[in-house]
Amino acid sequence: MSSANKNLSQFEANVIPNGSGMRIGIVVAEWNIAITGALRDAAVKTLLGNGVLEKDILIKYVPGSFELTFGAQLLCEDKSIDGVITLGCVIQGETRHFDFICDAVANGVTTVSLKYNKPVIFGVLTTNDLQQAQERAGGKHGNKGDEAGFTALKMIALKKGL
Ligand code: DLZ
Repeated sequence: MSSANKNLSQFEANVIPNGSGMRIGIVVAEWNIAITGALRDAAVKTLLGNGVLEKDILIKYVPGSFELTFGAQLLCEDKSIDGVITLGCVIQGETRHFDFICDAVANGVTTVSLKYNKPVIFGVLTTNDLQQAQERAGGKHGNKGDEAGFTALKMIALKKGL
């Protein structure tokens, strides 16, 4: 993934917008739930720690990363939602599923984001193996869930500021 060998969770505190008043959806893939659950917990902690109220975080589950796009679309249809975080973990196996799923989700969330004019954050780990995923879900490379949370706050603030 793009953040390989970097810990992108270490954002400067002074550039994180306050999320008070923001309403944010999170779609979590159940495939590799030990990883995606850790991403979810980090994303929620980041949002709560930056002013988003618990009642304003809506979490929905889909079976696998392939379904994240549809989940994001359903949440975007809700006018009260300012932005959506998608969380998944696709591990390279011996099948070509990896390429199909990664391409579909990356294209899908971009399409949904532009269609609804709302930020849809790509918090999907795409790794060679489980260890690489663990390293990015609370291990030595930080937690991609934090990064997704910060990114959602920044993108929603960007839109609200225009
Ligand atoms: C089928 C499949 C495979 C092989 N691998 C993963 C994976 O590593 N991560 C993931 O989130 N989902 C995987 N899936 C499930 C698909 O995302 C999807 O749920 C099914 O193909 C049903 O549409």
